[in-house]
Amino acid sequence: MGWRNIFRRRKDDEIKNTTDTLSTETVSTENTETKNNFFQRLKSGLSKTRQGLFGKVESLLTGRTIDEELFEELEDLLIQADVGFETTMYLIDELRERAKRDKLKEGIQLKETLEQVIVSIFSENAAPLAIGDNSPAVIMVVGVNGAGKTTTIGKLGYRLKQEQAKVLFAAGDTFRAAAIEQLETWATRIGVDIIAHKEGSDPAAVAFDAVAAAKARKADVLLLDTAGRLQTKKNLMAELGKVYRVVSKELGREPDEVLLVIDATTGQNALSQARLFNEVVPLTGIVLTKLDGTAKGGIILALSHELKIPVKLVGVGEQNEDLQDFDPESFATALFSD
Ligand SMILES: Nc1nc2c(ncn2[C@@H]2O[C@H](COP(=O)(O)OP(=O)(O)O)[C@@H](O)[C@H]2O)c(=O)[nH]1
Ligand SMILES: [Mg+2]
Repeated sequence: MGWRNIFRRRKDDEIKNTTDTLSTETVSTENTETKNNFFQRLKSGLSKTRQGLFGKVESLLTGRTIDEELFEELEDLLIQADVGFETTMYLIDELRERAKRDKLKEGIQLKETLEQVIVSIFSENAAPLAIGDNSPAVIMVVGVNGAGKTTTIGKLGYRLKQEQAKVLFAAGDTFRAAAIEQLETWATRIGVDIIAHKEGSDPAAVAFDAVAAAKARKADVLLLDTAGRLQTKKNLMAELGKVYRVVSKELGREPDEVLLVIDATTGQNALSQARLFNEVVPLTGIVLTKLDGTAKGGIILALSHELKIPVKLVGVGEQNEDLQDFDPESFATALFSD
């Protein structure tokens, strides 16, 4: 939650300078309400996955005794929910060990154990967004077409703006005029500046100008959009590498974040997308979008366990508030709660 406090401090200072009447009580109630609201949104965004996978887990485990057959049936459910082979094996092994260690007998006791193992998978590589340390913080957003890159930039920009950060957008998807316009629409709607060139221009030149502008205008965060590309198209991937190098050179250090946006409905292909992108640009985090549109949200487990790249944000709907920080505990709770 570091960056939140940093940008908010500014607002707090402003408030302190004008009035001293703000009671801490009001603030904390407000925070709790916001938290509850976020959790409800997360829960409803995950309702398909919860019903599809974790609801089934519960009915499978209820009234059963723990035995080999039960582990096998559980294994099938996890595979069906897109948890992936390797991660499913890991989960089942962990469950077996813990069941033995804790002398568990009843199937339903495995539910809590499963939740604990899932939290530990998520927590292993968990890291918040690296913004607030460097100014400007530069966030490059990459991924295949339609994954949700531009929408993510819009929503994140909106949130950062709410936190009093000075945000700059860069329309690095110069491939189609519509892509530039889409980001411009977001910029106008939420009131942030944008650096954009003509359709068809060099995306590395946009990136260069954007970094220079972010420094000159003392922006807190620069969000750089990129063209969607198939991870199999070699020359487009090479272009992405060039953008990364240009940003690093002009910035004098590497970008603070290179976020890969993945559509949760993609299934197991998400893993190969992540591996191939990671060969071209060093990914620092994953944004998993459209979790509300799939019953197979288990992919998030495979991504966390097999890639060791932290999931940093999740998209659970199309509203501004539906891009959330990924929090292992609340995510696992939202998956398992009724
Ligand atoms: N339901 C849902 N739709 C989303 C989410 N994120 C993005 N979308 C939609 O996915 C579509 C493609 O998004 P866009 O940002 O243009 O993808 P890009 O090509 O990667 O920039 C748009 O219609 C978005 O509204 C999400 O978390 N949930
Ligand atoms: Mg786009």
